[in-house]
Amino acid sequence: MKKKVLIFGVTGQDGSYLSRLLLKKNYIVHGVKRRSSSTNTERIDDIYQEPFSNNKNFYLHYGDITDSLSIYSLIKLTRPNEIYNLAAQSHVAVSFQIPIYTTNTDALGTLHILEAIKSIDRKIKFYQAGSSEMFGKVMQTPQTEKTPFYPRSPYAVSKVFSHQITVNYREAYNLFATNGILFNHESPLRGETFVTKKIVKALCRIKLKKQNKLFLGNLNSKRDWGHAEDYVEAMWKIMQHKEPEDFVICTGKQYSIKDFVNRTAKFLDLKIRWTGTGIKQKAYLNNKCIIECKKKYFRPSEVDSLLGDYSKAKKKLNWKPRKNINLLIKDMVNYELKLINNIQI
Ligand code: NAP
Ligand code: F7E
Repeated sequence: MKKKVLIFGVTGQDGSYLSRLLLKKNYIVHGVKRRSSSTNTERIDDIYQEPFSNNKNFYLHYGDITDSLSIYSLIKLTRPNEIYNLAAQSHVAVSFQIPIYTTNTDALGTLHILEAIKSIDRKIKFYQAGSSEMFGKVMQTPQTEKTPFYPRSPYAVSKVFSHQITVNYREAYNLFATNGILFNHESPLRGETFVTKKIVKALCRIKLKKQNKLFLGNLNSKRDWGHAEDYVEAMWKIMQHKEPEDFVICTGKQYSIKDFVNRTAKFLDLKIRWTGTGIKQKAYLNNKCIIECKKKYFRPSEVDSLLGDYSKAKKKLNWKPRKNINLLIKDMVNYELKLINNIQI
């Protein structure tokens, strides 16, 4: 019999990649989308929507993880073997603007799902989308499963709650409840306001003379960036492991935001020149300023440096990242150029 999966957050970047992976693995995929006044299914339209597809193994349901009864009903209706909780208000900067909404979704939402699993069927496996943001003001480098958390935003504090409540339900009720602690992962399907997508999109448009300038915030913070396609495979492997455990998923390589700009510019053959320091940094192309920093893109408390160690995932799951930062940039740039002008490099 085919395995059934229920994905909360199916319309997001990871939801889209995970759905494709699980359909390939012959699962029946049930995805949960929330009601929106405009279309929010662009990332999965080709999987389910007529006339693009008439996929008999993919089903969409309305739901919201802040609505505990709707979660309970959905799990009862679909009776999945595995549940992936990818649903979240996932933007760190926005979490400072809407902290209570973020907490309701990113912290309590997880508990609603765990409670429903506990009362419906304790054999349902559960994956929680944890984040390297939980390490925040890092207590050690590189970060492993044993590194203490020091969250620096309402988003990260909520994710720490979800991580700990998942561990607690595993220990208290013997659930197969797991946490992925995923470092930043990007792709052509990344949300428009995350820094990699913002940089790639703007530099492609500048290259094609469709945009003059890009405004960014802190160029000095460092991230360990991987490719979403690799990371959803890790999620699935975490759920197939014999024991429910927590895993750090990352590349073990770190770059600053400025490095990411420089690599993207190089790939596009844009010869940029930097001046200034801190918020006064500017980048020029042919003596025209194309990048400036704006205070509004800085955060009240920043996470300066993240770098992970995926040794445990390598040893126990036989997982390692396939795509490095250059392949990630290539993938993102080519997607963008194709969208804008049907060009590829
Ligand atoms: P994303 O693109 O922002 O997707 C988030 C998904 O959650 C979207 O489908 C969104 O729906 C849905 N959602 C938001 N609030 C909801 C609610 N109240 N009820 C139901 N669904 C809701 O995020 P992502 O990059 O795919 O990340 C997936 C998960 O991994 C998130 O939990 C994120 O916090 C976590 N994470 C991400 C990264 C990363 O670097 N990408 C790293 C570590 C952890 P709409 O489409 O309608 O907005
Ligand atoms: O910022 C700096 C910003 O918003 C990265 C989410 O998926 O990964 C993501 O969170 C860095 C920060 O990602 C701009 O200050 C500079 O230092 O792309 P980001 P994030 O905050 O690391 C983690 C693992 C998650 O779990 C989250 O869900 O870039 N930065 N200038 C900027 N960031 C943004 N967004 N926009 C700028 O203009």
